[in-house]
Amino acid sequence: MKRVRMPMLRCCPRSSSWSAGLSCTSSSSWRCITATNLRFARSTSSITSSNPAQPPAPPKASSSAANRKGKKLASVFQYFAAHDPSSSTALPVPPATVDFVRSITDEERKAAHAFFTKNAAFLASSVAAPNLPAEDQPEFAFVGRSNVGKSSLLNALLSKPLARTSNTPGRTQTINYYQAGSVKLVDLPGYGYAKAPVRIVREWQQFVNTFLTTRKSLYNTSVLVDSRRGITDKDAEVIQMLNTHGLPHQVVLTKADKLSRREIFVVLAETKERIKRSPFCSPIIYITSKDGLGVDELRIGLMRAAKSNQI
Ligand SMILES: Nc1nc2c(ncn2[C@@H]2O[C@H](COP(=O)(O)OP(=O)(O)OP(=O)(O)O)[C@@H](O)[C@H]2O)c(=O)[nH]1
Ligand SMILES: [Mg+2]
Repeated sequence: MKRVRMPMLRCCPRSSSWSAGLSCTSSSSWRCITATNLRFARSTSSITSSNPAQPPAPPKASSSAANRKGKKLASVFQYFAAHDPSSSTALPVPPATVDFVRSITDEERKAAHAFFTKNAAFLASSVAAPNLPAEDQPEFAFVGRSNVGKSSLLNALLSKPLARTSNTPGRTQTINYYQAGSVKLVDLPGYGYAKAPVRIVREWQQFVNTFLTTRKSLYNTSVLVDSRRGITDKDAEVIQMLNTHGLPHQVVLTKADKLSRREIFVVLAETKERIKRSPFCSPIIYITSKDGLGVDELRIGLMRAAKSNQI
């Protein structure tokens, strides 16, 4: 038997490309989510047959080192926004991502910034379910391999260095809660940390899996993926688990500053292929980096998901 989720999560946010709220597996809900993906699959069918390692050339960036770090990344989103969605079969990005970026207004950017940074604070840290905060507000979880950049991304969303980050994989070993306006953000221990004892790694994994699949107030999970590696087998396992349980989630490609713009387009194409049969995975793919790329977009996506369920 499937667990029963919060009633307010059950509606289908037709106005949004996010799959937030689709937790039941009735045939109507299933049709609702797959319709989005079918539209996506149809419009990308011509790309499927092409080699994802050879995406169409994005506009050329300046060759100077400074521009390689800055403008090339900023222009990834500008390129999406400027691209005509009706010809988006030529873009190695889900049309939903292009539509999403195009729909963002400056006012919404400001609102999303305020939504996440107002009253941003550390709330609680826990290694056991009974000590978790009350399930009284929508929660957004961040999961991914050790060192993928979960804590760094949380700090960027909150605009405050609240979460501890480190070069040492396995830094976050507890579930850490942060308040952001009227929602909670959850920083989870990373998986795939080879240097920790096997028993500890198994315990963390069990704890995270149980949390993700039983937490009633969990609205949405961001699966962070290192953009240099793309979706690994371990990431795919987590995505499959979230799909099996009907839990809304999306992929966030981190550390994009380490890639050239062309490499970003390659990983976007590959990611799109990997998630296209994941019914509860949002067709919007987020790309982030420590210099702020994609943080606004992710804030806006989460804020829309929260608002579509009327907090
Ligand atoms: N270049 C670059 N480095 C990043 C980025 N995000 C995080 N890092 C670095 O990656 C390392 C790991 O970041 P964390 O945020 O601690 O990673 P984590 O996923 O929380 O790691 P665990 O807590 O061990 O699971 C740190 O040295 C960060 O500075 C990014 O977007 N770009
Ligand atoms: Mg961490």
